[in-house]
Amino acid sequence: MSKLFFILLVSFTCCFSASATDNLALQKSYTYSPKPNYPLCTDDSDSVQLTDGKSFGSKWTEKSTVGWRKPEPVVEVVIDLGQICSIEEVNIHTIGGGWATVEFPEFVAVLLSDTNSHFKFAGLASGRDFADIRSTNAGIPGIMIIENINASGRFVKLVARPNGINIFMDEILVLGKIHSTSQKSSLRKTSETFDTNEQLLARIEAACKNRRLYAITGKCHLCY
Ligand SMILES: [Ca+2]
Repeated sequence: MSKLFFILLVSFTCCFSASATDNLALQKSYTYSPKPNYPLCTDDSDSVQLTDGKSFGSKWTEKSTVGWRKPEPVVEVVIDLGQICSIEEVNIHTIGGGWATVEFPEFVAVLLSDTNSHFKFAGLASGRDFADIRSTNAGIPGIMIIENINASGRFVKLVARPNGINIFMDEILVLGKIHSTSQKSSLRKTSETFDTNEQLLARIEAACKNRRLYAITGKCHLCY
């Protein structure tokens, strides 16, 4: 096995080193708003590439990436898991580092719903974890992780706000199990319900002013 191949294998394994739970989002349908529009990566397959089980580093020059330029004020993705599930963790494969003005998202919030309305806040990862990651010659792939969600839902909404003008991602994993009634009592009851993204953003911004991004926060890992 060549050294390069070994490094690539380790890197790939790192990016998909999820827990023993299943990726409930795999091959599931999703909607987004606004529509992806970054010229170099936008194609007809954007509607399936976020849950196809493949990540190639979220580079904005690759057709396998889904990218937005100047999404105002946020990118929203809603994944339909097909049935109510117990959700532990959400991973978003993205890219940043400052090269070509591409930065990691300012934050990604996760909300859950059984009915695709009245979404409850479930957690948030902040791009601040990547603030020291700077590059002068290429984008740096990273994973934003919202963990310890311990809540149930069928529809998983991601609300991502850009830090700058672009957002790129190429895979979203929702880790957990298909819901069972025996688990119901042990699941955390999520707190606040947000009917609009404006309500959510106002709540997050208020929390930021108090130097507390949100009561529940995730973390970020580099892929390579
Ligand atoms: Ca993908």
